[in-house]
Amino acid sequence: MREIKKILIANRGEIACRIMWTCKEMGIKTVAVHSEADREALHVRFADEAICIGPAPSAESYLNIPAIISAAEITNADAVHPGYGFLAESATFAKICEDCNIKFIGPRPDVIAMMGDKVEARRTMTAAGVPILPGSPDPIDSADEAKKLALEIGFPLIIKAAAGGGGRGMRIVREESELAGNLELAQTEALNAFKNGAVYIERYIERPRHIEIQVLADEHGNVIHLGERECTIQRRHQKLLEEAPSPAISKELREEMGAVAVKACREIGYSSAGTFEFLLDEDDSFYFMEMNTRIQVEHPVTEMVTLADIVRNQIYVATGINTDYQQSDVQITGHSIECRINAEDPVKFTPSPGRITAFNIPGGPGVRVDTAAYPGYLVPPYYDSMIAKLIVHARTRELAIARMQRALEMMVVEGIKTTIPLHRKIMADENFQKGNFSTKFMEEFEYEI
Ligand code: MV4
Repeated sequence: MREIKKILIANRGEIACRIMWTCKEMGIKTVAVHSEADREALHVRFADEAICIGPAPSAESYLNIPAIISAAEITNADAVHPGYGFLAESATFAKICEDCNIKFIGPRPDVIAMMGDKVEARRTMTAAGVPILPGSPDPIDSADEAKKLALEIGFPLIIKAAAGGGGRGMRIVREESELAGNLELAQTEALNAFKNGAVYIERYIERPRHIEIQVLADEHGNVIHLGERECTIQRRHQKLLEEAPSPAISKELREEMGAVAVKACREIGYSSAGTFEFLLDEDDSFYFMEMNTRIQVEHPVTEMVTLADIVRNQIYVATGINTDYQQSDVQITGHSIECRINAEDPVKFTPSPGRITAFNIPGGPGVRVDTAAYPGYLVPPYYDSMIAKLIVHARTRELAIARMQRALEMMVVEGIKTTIPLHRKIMADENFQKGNFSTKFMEEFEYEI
């Protein structure tokens, strides 16, 4: 057992505040780190201590490992919570924390590194009995090799970067004549974007749903899943809204996907919270895509339907306790939806930083708002544009949509453009309301604002 009395939160914005909520409820002291642009940020105001770690650009502050480690040492923090983004999936950072005797709140560095390599993740998951799409067992080196595999897999297929994830550096190939050219382009793009040109190929599913399973695992082999999240509605690989449970998943399919994820966690010695991303085909077959080794933006919908506090569980696991997690303790109740409110033009999706002149957070039953914004807050241009997550919970999906509609109506953000009007259009859409959508939803969605 390692007692955790003080946590340094190596993040900013809503997730830094969210982590702080739980620390305060657990009687754990908090240390905020911030850039020069974030002096007026809410995570700085509510932390017990705050340390400036560098100038506005992330590369010099929130990604500055020596500055963050120094801040943890100066403040005597027992542990670091990385949140999502920034250093959350850096095996290097996790290892340095470990070497400095600061507990990294997340899985082991070798597990983070393994899942960061998508080719290795596919191999590991196959060995653990997780279904994957037919594709290459190793990175593709030549056009000849690609052609041979393509004949086995068939078209369309997709080329993905081994170091990628989240949709960056993917190319769809619909016929043989496009294969060699796209392979070359994908390799070059991957090399430029990730300093690693390795790519692999997979059969391409045309109209999938994106379903993810939340898992919790401790360091003693206790593993449970908290059901799925429906993450299909996205634009350019940025999720717009998420829900739990998925309107496309039966109790049987949930149990099947959950059991697969739990078994895989046991086999790889996973610990902490984690997420298995799957593609779900129209015939209910599901295939592993990636594993995220961090807490995710959309974790609140799972918290709403399970009553679990995922951050609290990450902290318990990090202390080394035997949690005695039992799957039978997990019950899914009602329905939850999260809308990501971004400081963006709702049609062009261009960033809209600036001063928030008026701000109203909706309340009432079944409404949760995760945000670090406040009236008068200046949204800086340097970071992610998400300024709030509006989350609702109700007994049924239909009631949750109605609740989201009234909450969106009462959520006021003036002075900057936001995606609130887009969410109102989606909530009113017949296909959305029927649960009838695929990853192509936004491409096919016509709206005027
Ligand atoms: C796919 C796919 C279809 N078939 N892989 C996008 C994010 C990245 N993690 C992988 N992605 C996809 N991989 C195969 N074999 C379709 C997508 C995809 C997608 C996936 C989830 C959510 C939205 C998406 C939008 C376009 C493409």
